[in-house]
Amino acid sequence: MATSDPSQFSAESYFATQPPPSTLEQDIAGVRTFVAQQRELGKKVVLVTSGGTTVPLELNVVRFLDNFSAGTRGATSAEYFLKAGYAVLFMHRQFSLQPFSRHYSHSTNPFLDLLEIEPPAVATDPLNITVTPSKRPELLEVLTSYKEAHQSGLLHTLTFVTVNDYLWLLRAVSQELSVLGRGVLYYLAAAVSDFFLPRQKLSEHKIQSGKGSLLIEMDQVPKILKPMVDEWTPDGYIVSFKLETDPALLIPKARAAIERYGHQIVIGNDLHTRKYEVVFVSRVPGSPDVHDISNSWLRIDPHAIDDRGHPKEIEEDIVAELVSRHQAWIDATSGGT
Ligand code: PAZ
Repeated sequence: MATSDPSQFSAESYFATQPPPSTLEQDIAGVRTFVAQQRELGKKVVLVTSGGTTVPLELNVVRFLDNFSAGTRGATSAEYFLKAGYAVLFMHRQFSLQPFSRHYSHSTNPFLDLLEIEPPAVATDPLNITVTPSKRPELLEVLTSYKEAHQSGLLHTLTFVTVNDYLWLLRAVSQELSVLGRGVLYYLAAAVSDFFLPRQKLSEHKIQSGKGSLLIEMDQVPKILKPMVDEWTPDGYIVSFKLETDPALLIPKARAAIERYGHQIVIGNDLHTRKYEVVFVSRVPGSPDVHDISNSWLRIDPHAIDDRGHPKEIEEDIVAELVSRHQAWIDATSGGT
């Protein structure tokens, strides 16, 4: 049932009227196994959401709306969380960047450019493929971390495409993770559409041209942070992201989200500067006043080089800050898990 404004879905009316993705049960079975393993190992877990969501315009989808997100923030952060000892559930838009393989994305650093074809010692032998010597040290470093993450079972990947897939998956995954209580950090970096077309309004077949302009009236995607905090995973440490293009809106919108949803942190970022500066907006710990909200900027020099000689990534510092805040919060609220 929709609320009195038919274009305004509550989370409840959304899930009562929009169908789940066909792979949901299978995905959740995998998550359940992952959660049981991490519980046994006593690991902290982070759910990283990453990449953009699509909004289909037809049931037999030819056209859809999309957004800019490549999944860099999520994929990069997932690597730093693994390094910090977290098990990572990486929920990402299909074909967006992934931890480790992101270093060799097809457009910026094509994988085939790493390889050489070696002539055989004996003419009748097959050709050999080798890695270009100058590329070996970096590839070895990335490959070692990749293999370790997979062999240890500390990285589990889920995919979504549409905003509907995302919402169903987020709810089901949060409910599964909630058994781990305070040991779970939710890092919601995906760029999720604010508007969608409900299944009931979708044209079954490809929208035909020839009748002049196309007018589409979209409904608002329900605000899911509230039920996430109150019902799906009440003990989780929830970090959401807020993207704006007007810098004057960033902090007011982030503060409003903290006040409205009551989760732990909003990380605000501007589209154009997001790789070099973000702002952490959160309630002041220990303050009795729920409106006591502080902002702290985290900035890096765009030309900085990290300890390994690579360009510095702001996600390294974002993750370090969150790891320390998460632990302080666990200590303050429960004396440890
Ligand atoms: O994926 P990316 O690295 O290109 O961009 C990251 C980001 C800007 C999508 C992320 O930092 C973010 O702000 N996500 C939330 C966006 C929003 O719904 O407001």
